Amino acid sequence: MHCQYRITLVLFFLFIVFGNIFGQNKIENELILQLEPGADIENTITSLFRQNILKSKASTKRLAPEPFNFWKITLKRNISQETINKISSLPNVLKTQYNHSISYRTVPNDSLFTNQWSLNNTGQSGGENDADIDADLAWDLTTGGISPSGDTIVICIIDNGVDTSHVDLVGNIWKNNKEIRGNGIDDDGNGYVDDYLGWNTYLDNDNISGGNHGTPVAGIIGAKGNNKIGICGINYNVKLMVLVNGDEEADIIGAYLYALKMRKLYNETNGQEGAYIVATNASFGIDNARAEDHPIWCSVYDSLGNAGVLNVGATANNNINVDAYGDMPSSCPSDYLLTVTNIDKYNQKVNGAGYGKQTIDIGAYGKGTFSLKNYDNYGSFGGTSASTPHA
Ligand SMILES: [Ca+2]
Ligand SMILES: [Ca+2]
Ligand SMILES: [Ca+2]
Ligand SMILES: [Ca+2]
Repeated sequence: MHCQYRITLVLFFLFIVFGNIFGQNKIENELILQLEPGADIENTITSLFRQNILKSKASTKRLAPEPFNFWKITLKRNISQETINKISSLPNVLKTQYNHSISYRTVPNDSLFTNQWSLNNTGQSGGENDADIDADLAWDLTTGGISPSGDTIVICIIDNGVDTSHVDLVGNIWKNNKEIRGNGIDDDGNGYVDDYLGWNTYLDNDNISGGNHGTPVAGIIGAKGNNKIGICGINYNVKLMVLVNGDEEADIIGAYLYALKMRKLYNETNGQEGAYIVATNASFGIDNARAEDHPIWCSVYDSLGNAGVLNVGATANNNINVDAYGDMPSSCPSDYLLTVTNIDKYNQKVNGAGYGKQTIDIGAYGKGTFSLKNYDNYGSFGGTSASTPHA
């Protein structure tokens, strides 16, 4: 029930972000009409005007020769669903619907895209056909960037830094445009001085360089897509906020609090300040750790969730039952933390990956996936660290 609730929450978040996209392609002044065999289109249109169901001029186009009786009707004004229902109930009319625009389904043109079996698996790496996240189908709806209500979508990566000058990341790195870098002043008044590129909670500045681990994580989430270069992020266009922690829990909590601050500012100022962070990624943890020993870390997920942020966390790279032996953060009970284990190109759980009916929510592709490496390089990446950004 615990897991089911979390998955419902995830679907709810996705609905908020993507929900309004469905149904956008309706052409509101065009109908498709199917008449009874032999029924006359001109008589039908005349009778629609006589009954005052249609009020603007209509042109007709036959969709196929007799005996088919299908028509496209184009009107000067938009029509309501109610009008369509009225037309459908007329004698001689078999069916009526809106006309819709379609889009052609293309694959991105990134030169190394075929290495990314986890996004679209046709068995190219010896794996099982369709053992993938069906990214191609998701891209028919959106390739990332801006929410339907016009907010710039930000995903927060907490890691050991990112190679922000990587040719396949440039343009997708979040910057705090309200902050002037290096002037020693907290220009945007968020409590952090010179937090222009992100924030490093260990150094207390915006040095987010490094990234032998963070760069491949960033690439999976948001390498620039369809730019003819390298790989394609799950989001072609997204803003990646990079937060760097040291190697201790206090820095991690500090990083989450930065994300919380920025999302709360965004909520409170109607998008004038802060950042529209929708998700955080944590590809790190502590093996065999009990949630009850980390109450502050765990409770930050609830605060983030209440502000509108879904958090995704990796479980252990060990074949252990997390329900019994614990793991941080994947044994935190927060409903706003999605915990992820590792599955491979055959849709099997990787042997060296944690599991647990109570604590682990989903498996995502990790082992042998492909992403960015520092200094404009590319290569394979794995472990639950790679699964989490896929989720
Ligand atoms: Ca597929
Ligand atoms: Ca600041
Ligand atoms: Ca400043
Ligand atoms: Ca690319």
